[in-house]
Amino acid sequence: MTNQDIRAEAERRASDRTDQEIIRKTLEEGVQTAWDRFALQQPQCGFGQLGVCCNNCAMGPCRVDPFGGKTSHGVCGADVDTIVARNLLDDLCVGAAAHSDHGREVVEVLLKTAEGEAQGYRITDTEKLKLVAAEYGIATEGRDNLDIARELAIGILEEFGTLKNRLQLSERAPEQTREIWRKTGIMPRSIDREIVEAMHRVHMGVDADYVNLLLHAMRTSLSDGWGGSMAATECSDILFGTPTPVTSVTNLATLSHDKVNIVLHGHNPLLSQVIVNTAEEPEIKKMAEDKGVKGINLVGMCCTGNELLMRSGIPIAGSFLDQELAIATGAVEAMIVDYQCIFPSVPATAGCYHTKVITTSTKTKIIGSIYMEFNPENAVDTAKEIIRLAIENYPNRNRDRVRIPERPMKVMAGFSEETIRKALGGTYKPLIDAIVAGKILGCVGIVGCNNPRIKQDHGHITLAKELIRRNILVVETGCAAIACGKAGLLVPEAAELAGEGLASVCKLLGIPPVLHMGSCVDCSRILVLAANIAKELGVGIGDLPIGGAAPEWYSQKAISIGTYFVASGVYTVLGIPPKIFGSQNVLNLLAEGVKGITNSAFAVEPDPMKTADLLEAEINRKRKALNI
Ligand code: SF4
Ligand code: MSK
Repeated sequence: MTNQDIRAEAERRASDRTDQEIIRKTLEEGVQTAWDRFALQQPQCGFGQLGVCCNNCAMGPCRVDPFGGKTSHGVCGADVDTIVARNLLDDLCVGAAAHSDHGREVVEVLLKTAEGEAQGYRITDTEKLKLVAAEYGIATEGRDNLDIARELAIGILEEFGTLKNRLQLSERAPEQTREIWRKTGIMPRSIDREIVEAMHRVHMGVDADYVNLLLHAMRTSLSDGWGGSMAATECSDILFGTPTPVTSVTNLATLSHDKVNIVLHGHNPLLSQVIVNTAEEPEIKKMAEDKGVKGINLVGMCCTGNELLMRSGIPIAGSFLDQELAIATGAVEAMIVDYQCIFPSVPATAGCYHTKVITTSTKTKIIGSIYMEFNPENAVDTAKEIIRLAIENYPNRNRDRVRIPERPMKVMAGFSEETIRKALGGTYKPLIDAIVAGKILGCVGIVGCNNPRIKQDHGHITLAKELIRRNILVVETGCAAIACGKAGLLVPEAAELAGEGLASVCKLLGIPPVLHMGSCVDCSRILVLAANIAKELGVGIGDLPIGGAAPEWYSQKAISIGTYFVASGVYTVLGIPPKIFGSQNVLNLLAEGVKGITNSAFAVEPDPMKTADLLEAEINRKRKALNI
C-alpha cells in the first residue's frame, strides 16, 4: 500500500484523528486488526445475516429459504418465523445473561463487604444504600450501614431466582407502563428464570410461535434492564459512589510517553476501581520511583473505562474498536481485562509489542494472556501484583516503535440520574417546562458499540450532532458516549452546536448538550430518568417525547438493551440491521405490531441523518398526543 492508500484506508475506517493515526501505524507495521479480519470474512453468509440459519440440534444445521422454496422448513419442520424469532431470543438471552451475571457479581461483593470479607471495598454512598434498602422494605433507621447492606444484598440476590415472581426495581416504572407489562404477560418474574426459560423455549420442539417467542424476549430483556443491569448500577454506586460531574480527557493521546501505561478494559468496575485506588498508595508510588519511572498512567477502555471515568475521572483511551489500537501504539505495559467485548485476538496483538494482557475472571480466560484471578477477598493484593507486573514491563518498551498521538480531548462525564435531577433543582419540572415551551423538543438515548461494518464513531457523532442541532437533548452510555467524547461533544462548549433552545438551557446549567450517563449496564439510569419524568407528568414512559438509538451496535447485549427500551415504551432506531430480515412476520411485529402494545417500536436505518428524522417525527408524534 502506498502512503496515500494507507491514509485513505485509515480515514475510511475511523472518524477520530488519533484513531486514524494508529490505524496507519498498524497498516504500516502489518499488525492485524478487526477491520482486516472483517475484510477477510467477506462475503459473509447471507442466510446467517437474514437469521434463517438454525444450528440448534444435531439434525441441522438447517438453512431455510425465506422465499418459501422447497427448503422453507428445517428438518424438524420449523418455519422461517420460528427460526428467526428463536435466533433473536437466543441472542437477546445471551446479552441479558451477560449484564445480569455482571450485576450478580457486584451484589455478591456488596454482601462480602457487609460481612467484612472483601478487601479494599467499603460502602461509599450511604444515602443511596438507604434509599434502595427502603425500596426493598428494609428498615434503615438507627441501623448500622453494613447491616443494611447485608440485608439489601441478600434481598437483591434472592431476585435472581425468586419465588415471589416479582422484581422490586421494576416497580420504579410508572404504573401505566407496568399495567402494559401485566396485561401483555411480559412482567419480569425473576432474573435467572427468564433467561433459563428462554433457553428452554429455543430447544427443538418447544416454542414454535413467533409471537410467543418475541413476547418472552421482551420479558427477558425487562428482567435485564429493570433487574440485572439496574442492580449492577445501584450496587456499584453504593460501593464506589454515585457519579457526579467530573472532567477528564479521552482518545489515544491519553497514553503517556514517560509513565507506565495500564489499560483497564471490559465492563465490571470491581477490580479496576480497586486498581485505581491502589495506584494512589505510597507503596506503589515508591515501587515506580525505584524503577526510575515517573508514575503510573491508568486509562480506561470500553465500559470499564466508562465506570472509572464516571466515578474517578480516569481518562478513557477509547472504545470497542480501540482495544487493538491502544496496544499498537507500542506504549502499553499492561492491558487488564475483566469481561465482555474483549477481542480474543488481543494477546496476538500484544505479541507484536511488549504489552502483557492480563485476564482476571474465571469466566474470561484467553490463551496467550497471563491469568491473575480476581477475588474480592484479595482484590488489593491482586491489584498490587498487576501494577507491579506493569511497572516491571516498562523497561521492555521499544521506544523506536512507540507512536502516541497528540492532543487528548476534554470531556465532562458523571451524569447519573441523581446528578441530572439535582442540577435541575431536585425536580424535573424545569426540564418538563423547557420541553413544554418547545425550547427542548425531547430527549434521545444513544447507546451501543462500534462495528467494523461502518466507519468507527461516524453514526454516533453524526446522529448526536444532528439531534442537538434540532433541540433534542442527548443522553449516552457505552461506546456511543466515548465516540462523542472523542468528537468534543461532551463539554459545555458543545452547546454552541445545539439549537437555540437547547443551547440556552445547557448554558444556564453549565452542562454539555450530550450527557454521558455511564456504561452499558447504566442504560438502567436512562430507564430511571425516563420513569421519573413520566411519573412527574403522570403518564407512562411510552407517552414521553423520547427515543433511543444504537447506530453502531454489534453485541447481543445491545439486542437486550434495545428490546427493553422498546418494551418500556421507547421507540428505538438501530443503525445495523438485526438478523431478522428473513421473516416478514417478525419484522412486522417488531416494527409495527408492538406499537399497539407499548406505543413504541423498532426501526432500522443505517443513515444517521435519516435516523434523526425518524426520531424527531416520533418525538413530535408524542408531543402532539400530550398536547404540547
Ligand atoms: Fe434444523 Fe430444526 Fe434442528 Fe434447527 S431445530 S437445526 S431447524 S432440525
Ligand atoms: S463496551 S457492549 S462495545 S457499547 Fe459496553 Fe461498547 Fe458495546 Fe461493548
